[in-house]
Amino acid sequence: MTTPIPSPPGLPILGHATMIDKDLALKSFRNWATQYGEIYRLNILTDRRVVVINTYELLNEVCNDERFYKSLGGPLEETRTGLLDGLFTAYHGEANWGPAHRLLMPAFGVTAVRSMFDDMLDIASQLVLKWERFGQAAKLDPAEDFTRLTLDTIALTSMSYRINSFYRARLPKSDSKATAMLDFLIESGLRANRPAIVNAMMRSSRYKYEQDIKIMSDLADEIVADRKKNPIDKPDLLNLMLNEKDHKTGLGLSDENIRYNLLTFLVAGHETTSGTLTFAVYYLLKYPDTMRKLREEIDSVLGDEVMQASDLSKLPYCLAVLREALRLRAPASMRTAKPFEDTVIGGGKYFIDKDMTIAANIWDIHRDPKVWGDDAEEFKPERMMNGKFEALPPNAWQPFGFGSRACIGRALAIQEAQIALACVVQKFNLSMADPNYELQLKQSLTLKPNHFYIHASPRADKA
Ligand code: MNH
Repeated sequence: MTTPIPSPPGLPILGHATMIDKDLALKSFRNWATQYGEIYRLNILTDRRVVVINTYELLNEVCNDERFYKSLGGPLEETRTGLLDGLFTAYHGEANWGPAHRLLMPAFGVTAVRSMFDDMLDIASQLVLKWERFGQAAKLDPAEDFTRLTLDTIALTSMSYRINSFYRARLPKSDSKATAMLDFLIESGLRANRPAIVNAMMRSSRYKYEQDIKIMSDLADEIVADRKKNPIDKPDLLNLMLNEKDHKTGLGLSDENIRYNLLTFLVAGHETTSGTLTFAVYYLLKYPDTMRKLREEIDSVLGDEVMQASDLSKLPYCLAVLREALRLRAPASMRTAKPFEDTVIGGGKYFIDKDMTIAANIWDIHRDPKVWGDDAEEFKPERMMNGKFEALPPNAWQPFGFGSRACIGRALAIQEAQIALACVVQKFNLSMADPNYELQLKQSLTLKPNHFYIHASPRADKA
């Protein structure tokens, strides 16, 4: 016998859509988890039935490519308007996903990513230079500067294109390309919880949304056209997509699909990584002991020298800091899947029909005391090193998703974040602009810190 899945009281037709917090959807999902426990059901508008799972045990069962496949939850479905069948927003089984996935996988592997080291260091040095020039009195916005860093890094490593964000004034106002992308992500999230008819009636937001998509696609097309006119030797992702064939089908990628994948890299590859870096800095400042340990490690490995690719494997604490930040503040805090067939999860307890969406609440799952203990809420990089990370139960640490649709950019993101964090800690004493600041969150497609400012003073003990 199965057990009915509890559901909060909702409205007819709109269901629970209007009850979801507009600035921070996660807040509503967490509140319901506190109220209803390991699982609950929502109706988001008439046609979307969602089952939210909140424990490690249920997630581990759903991490099974034979029983479940990635489905596009509301915000992702909206994002698809701009990214179409790029890797991230392709439907399960959609024709262009396989060739692009197989063709690109090696280029995102650890060895290939190592060859991006110099480009990544180039951009990290721009951030360091900026903070040095601003000096200790300046109130810095790490989320914004890390967004410059990640946007520039993904554009340079994937398509050898310099966005040069560090040479532009404040991102949100004056940079139309970055703003278009950001606004597009925010609007995608909002659209997901509005009935189609309301979306259609909101003409000025729809116009802006379409404009943003156009600015983004024009940028991608410009870059592809330029590359065709001025070919280069570098084996970057764009060259691969233009020149390689999928070994299984013998197919290359169409210009259109290349456009959507370039946009996908820009969109999927920047907010997530900048969020991770900002959260890591926040925690290091909240937990001074962790900052001290990290600095000891970085000083002993780098000293006063410029970082080298061979240093990457000598910074286990730095890696652990990032992993722990990704546990407590996974930038992609929700993921959605569907069962191939009607099925039952939770050891025979909960019936899920094949048209229901399962949403994994990674926020709560990453705090499941059965895996992480009673101090799950605390920032402890020690959990993520010295063999402990490898000894975690399968699928317990899920910031990058799982299975065939897991994040392709994982090695790239981790290496990029390690370089940036190591360079910053090597060069600066960091402090919070407001010592009493408590983490506030803001959500577009991903989760980011809000109103978090720091000071960075060049270290007196360093030349
Ligand atoms: Mn990334 C898929 C998180 C950095 C490109 N990414 C995913 C998924 C998660 C994720 C979670 C799976 C989503 C789902 O199941 O619906 N990604 C991250 C995080 C970081 C990140 C937390 C940084 C930290 N991602 C990057 C970077 C790139 C990238 C950098 C650069 C290109 N991610 C992708 C792509 C996919 C993806 C592409 C889709 C892969 C596929 O489905 O084939």
